[in-house]
Amino acid sequence: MKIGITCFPLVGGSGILATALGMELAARGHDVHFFSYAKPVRLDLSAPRIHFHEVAIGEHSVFPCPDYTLPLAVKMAEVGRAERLDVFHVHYAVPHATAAFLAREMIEDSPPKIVTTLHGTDTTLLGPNPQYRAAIAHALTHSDAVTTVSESLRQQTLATFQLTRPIDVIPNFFTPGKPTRSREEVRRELGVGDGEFLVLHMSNLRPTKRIDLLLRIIAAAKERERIRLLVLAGSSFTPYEPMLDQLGLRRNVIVRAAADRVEDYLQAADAGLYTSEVESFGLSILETMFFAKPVLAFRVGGIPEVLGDAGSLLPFGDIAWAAATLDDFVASPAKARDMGAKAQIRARSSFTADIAVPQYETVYRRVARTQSCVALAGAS
Ligand code: GMT
Repeated sequence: MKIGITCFPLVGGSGILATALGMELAARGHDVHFFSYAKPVRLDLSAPRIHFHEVAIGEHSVFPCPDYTLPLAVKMAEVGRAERLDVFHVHYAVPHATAAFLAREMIEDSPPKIVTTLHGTDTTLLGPNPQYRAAIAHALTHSDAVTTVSESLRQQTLATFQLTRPIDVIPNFFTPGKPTRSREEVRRELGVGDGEFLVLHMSNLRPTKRIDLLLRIIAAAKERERIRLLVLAGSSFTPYEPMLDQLGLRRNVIVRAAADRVEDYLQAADAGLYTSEVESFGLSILETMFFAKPVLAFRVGGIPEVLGDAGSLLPFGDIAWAAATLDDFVASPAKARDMGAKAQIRARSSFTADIAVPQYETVYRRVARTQSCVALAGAS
């Protein structure tokens, strides 16, 4: 098939998932066209059947503000028409599904079908916002298929937008790459001693990631002298710097910019700690599980679907319990390793490309066979 994928290009779960999906689809013989304002970080442009269409953000002097949605729609329409794409698979309803809807309107003859994958914030952050709510509902109603990355997000989406339309749940997947350096080399570079326990946290540090709780847990651990926290940060850590002094954590915390290849750090870590208050899936948690590291996270959103009973799921915000669990990991490395091994088994048995990609292909084939939802609505 010929598939257009529209995603955000930055280090962030949705873009990473969309990129991995596109690469897998191309490896399976599909022609894949990416649309974004920059090359997605993990996209390999040298791979066969991969195409990238960069969209310049509209900054025309007649407009008071820059605009992305219309230039994106125009580019998707141009390529969709010229390449006779079968499907636009857009990651995020706004602005991507809205752009796909406009592009479809611009293509008179057999326009591509629209598959919209929701990753979370359309529903959890923007859905309740009256400035976006109607646009998201419109995009979802006019998609030929909608998928969510967890059952929890599916239910929340149906409730938030009061939808009755079907939504497919296709959980995320991850394919671990080979680390480029040894565990010892990475730990040496980070300044982590042999007897120290390295806890990893990877996120964009947005307020919902609750970095305050992350730091308080480390501060509350009895074993804190032996614990180092590595934060792979997708944005500036500066707002949290004062907390390091307040909590006496300067020596414990190491901050590095989020890498597009996380394998080196995952291999070097001893556990993962995730403190989000909202999380539709938690791709970083899955990445940590693939490297056989025990994960401690709060029981919110789709996290229980990812972690199951292969990690420590705690009531949201329970700092004392989380610190005690971490202490337990440090004091009983064999127990921690067992939990990590269990997490890896779960990741490998439920969240691989071989499981997820055929589910997306089934959705593409299903929508390609049907009349577009707009045509159906017109006929009724
Ligand atoms: O806030 C983030 O974590 C980034 C965001 C994104 O759009 O990249 O992540 C969302 O999509 C990921 C991939 O499906 C999920 O693993 C994350 O749970 C989800 N974030 C939230 O729901 C807050």
